[in-house]
Amino acid sequence: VAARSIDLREAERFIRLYHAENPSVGGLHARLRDIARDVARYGTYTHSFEELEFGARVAWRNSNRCIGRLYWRSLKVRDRRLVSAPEGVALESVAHLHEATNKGKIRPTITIMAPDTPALRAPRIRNDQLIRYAGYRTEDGVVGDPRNVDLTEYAQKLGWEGKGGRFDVLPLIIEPPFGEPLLCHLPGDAVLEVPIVHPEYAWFEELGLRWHAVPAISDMCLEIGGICYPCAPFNGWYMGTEIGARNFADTDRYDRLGAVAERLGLDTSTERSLWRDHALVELNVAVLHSFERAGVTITDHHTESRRFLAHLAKEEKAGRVCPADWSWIVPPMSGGVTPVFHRYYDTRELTPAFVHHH
Ligand code: HEM
Ligand code: NRG
Repeated sequence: VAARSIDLREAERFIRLYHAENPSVGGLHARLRDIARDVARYGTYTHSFEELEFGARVAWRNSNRCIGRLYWRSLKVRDRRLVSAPEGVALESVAHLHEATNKGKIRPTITIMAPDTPALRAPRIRNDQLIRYAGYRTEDGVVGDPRNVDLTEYAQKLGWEGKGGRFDVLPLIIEPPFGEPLLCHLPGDAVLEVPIVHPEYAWFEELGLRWHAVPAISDMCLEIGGICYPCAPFNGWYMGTEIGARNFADTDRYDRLGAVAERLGLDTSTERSLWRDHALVELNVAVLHSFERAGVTITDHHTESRRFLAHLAKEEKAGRVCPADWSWIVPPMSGGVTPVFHRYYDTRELTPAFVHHH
């Protein structure tokens, strides 16, 4: 990789934002001067812990696709910028899962590891989330999560042997700037899972569904003031529809609506019985009930929609815009029954931000 300096104007914009929102800090001009000097000398600069924490929280605040932004100030930031070896990334990812899971009382958390510098590219986590279920291609279709077939085959190529089940947790694959990727098995006690049952239908558990407690996105780059942190896994908690209306329902995922409808005895010979919609509701009731029963934090799409609009109002009152992406904010079921459906949003993209690249 060519040694390229970070963009000094991006750094200045971020530092000005940090000082504007934290007026008690002081020393803006001295800080700007030091950063300009460091960038001229080394092509990069180093965030203070306070700048880093603010930057990560604002990146969440600026996530246009996220409905859960009301609590952006409470994000817990684990500063692990000195971690740059793949083994360290693996250990810190496991530690992240323990701290964030908190036995079910989930804590929104981010672990920020080494940034890219002009001298050295940082490692990347290949998995799009720290916890993912394997998908195995077989003669009668995919066993497991079809979304993760490529990741599963890559892990197998690197020597991983899956058990061939529907919910096998994949190993972490960590890619250093050069050399072989590292495979890291996640210890069982780092992966809290919830068996899915229904509050009224005892047969529901025979569907054999389960899901992991913590969604921890691990393939997005955290960009703050021109600096790119590619290895910065973060998590909040689930909204039930992510699991019940997408992961279990999408035809290219676990595709369970037919199975649920059959057990419910619905008329699947005609679309007009709305058997899909009926099955979808029961599936989502089961997800929310199961997480609650297991003592694992989860939210529903009605509550979260109201909270999001409260957040938006609060942001505007603070003199900021709250941009959002309608197509991601509106929940994947009962859209028009939630208040977020009935309006448009500013769509500009602000930084700091989480971005998909590399
Ligand atoms: C996306 C909810 C916490 C950053 C989403 C989505 C939902 C959601 C429902 C859409 C996902 C999809 O359709 O696949 C929540 C809830 C949280 C939470 C309930 C509870 C606290 C966080 C945190 C961060 C974050 C802590 C970062 C620090 C994002 C980003 C996306 C997103 C970047 C877009 C992901 C992508 O482009 O694939 N969130 N979120 N969220 N959230 Fe949140
Ligand atoms: N839909 C994905 C997870 C995407 C992010 N969702 C969150 N993020 N809730 C899935 O695994 O179903 N978060 O940081 O809490």
